[in-house]
Amino acid sequence: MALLNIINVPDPLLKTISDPVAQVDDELRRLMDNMLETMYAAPGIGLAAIQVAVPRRVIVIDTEGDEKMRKPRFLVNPEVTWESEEYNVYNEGCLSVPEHYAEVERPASVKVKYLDYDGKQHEELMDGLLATCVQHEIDHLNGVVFIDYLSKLRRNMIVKKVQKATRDMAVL
Ligand code: GNR
Ligand code: NI
Repeated sequence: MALLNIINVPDPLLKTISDPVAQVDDELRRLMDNMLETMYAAPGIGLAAIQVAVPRRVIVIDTEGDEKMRKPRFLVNPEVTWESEEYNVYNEGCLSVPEHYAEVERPASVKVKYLDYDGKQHEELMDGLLATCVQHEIDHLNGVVFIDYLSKLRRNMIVKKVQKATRDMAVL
């Protein structure tokens, strides 16, 4: 396995709409394995392929947050088929927007259709942190980052800070 480089805002790749996966094969499984390792190392609770510069509709999620109780999930071509009328607010972060957090409102529960690690189809009701996370990841597949829900002023401020921090990093 290998650690992949996570790109940060304002990389234009984060605005691209990712392509559907035609088939779940060994090459895709290798990508998913590397994404999972990268997510755990970051550490994060979710990762979309576009965050490692691969424009394909693949996400990995593990909301357990406990190294001994890992529950990795692999979702290929995920689609929301139902969302609750009830909304939740969560203080979200993103590995592509390091060290910045903001409250985002999303449906409290969603039904998601997807293919798993073996290419088998599922439809699953998700709620709590998992529902927030899966919607955050599906947004990435559509070129949307959580700061896009904030005011232009706040978003521009965050992007400038991340850009500077990323530059300072590269210099060291
Ligand atoms: O690690 C992450 N934590 C998180 C917290 C609240 C809502 C969403 C997330 S996902 C984020 C990892 C990430 O950037 N995934 O795209
Ligand atoms: Ni993110």
